[in-house]
Amino acid sequence: MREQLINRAIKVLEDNYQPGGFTIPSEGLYPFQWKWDSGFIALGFAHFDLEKAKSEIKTLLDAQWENGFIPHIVFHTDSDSYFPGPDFHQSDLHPQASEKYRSTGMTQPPVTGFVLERLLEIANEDGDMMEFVKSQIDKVYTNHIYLYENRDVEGNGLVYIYHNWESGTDNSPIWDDIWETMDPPEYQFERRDTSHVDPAQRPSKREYDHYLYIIDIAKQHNYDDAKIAEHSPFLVLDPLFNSMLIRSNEALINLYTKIGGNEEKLSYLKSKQEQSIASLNEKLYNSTLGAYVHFDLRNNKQIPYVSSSSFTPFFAGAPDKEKAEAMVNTLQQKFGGEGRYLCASFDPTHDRFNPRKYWRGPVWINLNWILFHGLNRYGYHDLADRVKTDSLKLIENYGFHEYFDSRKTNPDTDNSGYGGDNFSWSAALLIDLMN
Ligand code: 2M8
Repeated sequence: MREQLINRAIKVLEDNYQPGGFTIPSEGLYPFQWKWDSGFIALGFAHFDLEKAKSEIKTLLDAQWENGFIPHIVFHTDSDSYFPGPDFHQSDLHPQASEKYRSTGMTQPPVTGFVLERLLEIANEDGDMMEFVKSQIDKVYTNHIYLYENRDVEGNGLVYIYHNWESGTDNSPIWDDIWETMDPPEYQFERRDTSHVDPAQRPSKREYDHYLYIIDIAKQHNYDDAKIAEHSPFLVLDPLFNSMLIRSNEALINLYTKIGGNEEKLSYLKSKQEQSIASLNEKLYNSTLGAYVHFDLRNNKQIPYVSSSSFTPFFAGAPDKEKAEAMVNTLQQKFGGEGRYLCASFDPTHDRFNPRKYWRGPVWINLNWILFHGLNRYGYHDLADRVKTDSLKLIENYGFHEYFDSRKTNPDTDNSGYGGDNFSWSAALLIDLMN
């Protein structure tokens, strides 16, 4: 059974691998290279094909801009089978954009640092992989400098996202409060996603109007970070994005220490690390909810909802013992009832929860992977095991889907796997979890 599942996962990754040296998340639905997908995908490849794991990361970092920015989608082809594609995003508006690749002008959670560290671990610290890490690590470091120097508007070590697509959790109910403050025009466009996936499982047309409008504002300012910080109606401190940055910082510190030298880089990273963790605890922790939440910088207030992103600070080592215990209680009480798989992407006890709709409730394997490692880091091994077992069970029952229903149903009669099929990070992270 174990071997069969791993072989199926390997096939998903092999089939999605492209001649350009990168892997698409899912055929038809997502035909390009996505930033955080690539990181997770590399971890899967590393268990059976180190060369592909390396090329995934190398290709992504090859698309880095001159200012250190790494885009969320790299458009390796001019295919118009995805909306919005390169002609809408127009990354070339930014004076330092890559000249080699067209891309978006927004980013995604910074996972590449901890991915490099895990690749080295999977490769048993072998010399070739160390050489690879040495050849790429400064690009990741430059990316962290870009984030801290351009996106930390309060100077406290937390960086903003200006678009819900930067969070990776696209249509989370968390953003509903922000949509209520906006009134974008009605755009005319042809959706492509809903020709691959049941529209009931995807964001609405009106939500897309908001998404496009924020991009238009960023384009009016040629994707200038300072102007975006001034004008974007969406300006948020995301616990997920910041936790990934903190964990990746920690990985860079560990890797540079192994490599030796690099004193200046190490002291920069260490000072940011301390400051970011302190601010995450101060600004994003909500003691009433017993969880980390998002902060709306534009409207200067916390957005008080619990989602799977609320627990990602475990992975970053941010909460103290007291917070960690409160978070575990919240997780168990709201998300962990007997009839549920862990971990729903949004609070199942809230009326905005929707078990079938994308980031409004379903279980996602990448968030589960983050949670599994985070809980283990804090010694909650039983709960971590449950997250792992649930992830494997969902894939075994329903296949390599993009997301899954958190309600336990009968696999013989109910189809609880949603979104895209043969989804790369579900396959890659299953392989990593099983090894
Ligand atoms: C989803 O997002 C894209 C836009 O970036 C989309 O809906 O078209 C999200 O789940 C995101 O987190 C993910 O990286 C991407 C590709 O898998 O799909």
